[in-house]
Amino acid sequence: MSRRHVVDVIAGDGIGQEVVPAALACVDAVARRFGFEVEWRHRDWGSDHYRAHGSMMPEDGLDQLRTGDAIFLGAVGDPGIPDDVTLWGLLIPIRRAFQQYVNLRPVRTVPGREGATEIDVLIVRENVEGEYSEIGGRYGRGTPDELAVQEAIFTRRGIERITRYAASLSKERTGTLISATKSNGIIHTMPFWDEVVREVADAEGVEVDSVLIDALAARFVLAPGSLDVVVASNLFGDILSDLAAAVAGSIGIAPSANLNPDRSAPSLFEPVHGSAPDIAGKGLANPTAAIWAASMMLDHLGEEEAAAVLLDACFSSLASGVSTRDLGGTASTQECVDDVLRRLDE
Ligand code: GGG
Repeated sequence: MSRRHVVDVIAGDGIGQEVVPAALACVDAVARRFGFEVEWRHRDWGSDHYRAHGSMMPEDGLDQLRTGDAIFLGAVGDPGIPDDVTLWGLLIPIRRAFQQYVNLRPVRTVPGREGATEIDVLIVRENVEGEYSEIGGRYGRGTPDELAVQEAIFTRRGIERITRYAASLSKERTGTLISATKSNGIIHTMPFWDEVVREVADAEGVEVDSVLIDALAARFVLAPGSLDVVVASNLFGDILSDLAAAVAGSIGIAPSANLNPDRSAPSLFEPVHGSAPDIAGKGLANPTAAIWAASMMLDHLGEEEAAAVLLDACFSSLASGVSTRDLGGTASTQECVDDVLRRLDE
């Protein structure tokens, strides 16, 4: 009997509707070649669902997703709906309910770009706590004394497990780990983060360097080749991964895996980029990040060979000069996908 994987697909908003079908077509092609099946369960969740029903996903959405092997998401975000509604109504509840505490974001210079800055970094973002918190509030609205309070939650368990994950990756690579901090300005959570990161790194036999986030951001721009594995809190990891992708050439090439390392619930795979309403529906979206995210999903599902072949086809297509506008090319989303599919059929 052939291997079969059940994947829930949430194309979501904007260019999610373009890059997701692109990536699924590529997965279907490698699945045929490597003799496994993927059952796609399409979910029409996102901002249109919100407009129609008042919620980004159905009430039992998480229960529906729990029965699958993985989740593939495009993008969330709509100019007509507040960003906190779209993010907290779909993506963040999934990350939290399924304990996807690792957000692994590889950023690498892709082939085919003459003179591009060399970068090959793994950003390991803590994905379920930290600065993304619902605790806080707005007070005295509309008065001169109006104020907002936003709490950040850092737990020993949360810092230990994300550092352990980053350390294990670091051991497979150069054995050096950088930790993003801001312990000079944020005087409770960040010194705690630094202490626990160091304890875990020492126990794991990995050298760790805690670097202030401002200096680290500059280093991403000025000396990206000096970086390897970077562990960061939820907010810092999010910012650094967009920055790293920009250094590599485009946010359109950065994939992301929201992992439940214990495999007690499905993991979620998505491009780092958002819904990009300015280019949505024009065939301009770069499908690289979504295809790469699909390759990470296949790897997670145990289809390592298919994952490698898919990423290779995507990179060799870019190397041959087929790329979208953001990378300096002239190809449409569909032309990029057709070229990858042709390579997968060879
Ligand atoms: N493809 C992912 C996406 O749409 N992300 C939108 C976003 O705002 N993400 C913020 C985050 O990952 O924390």
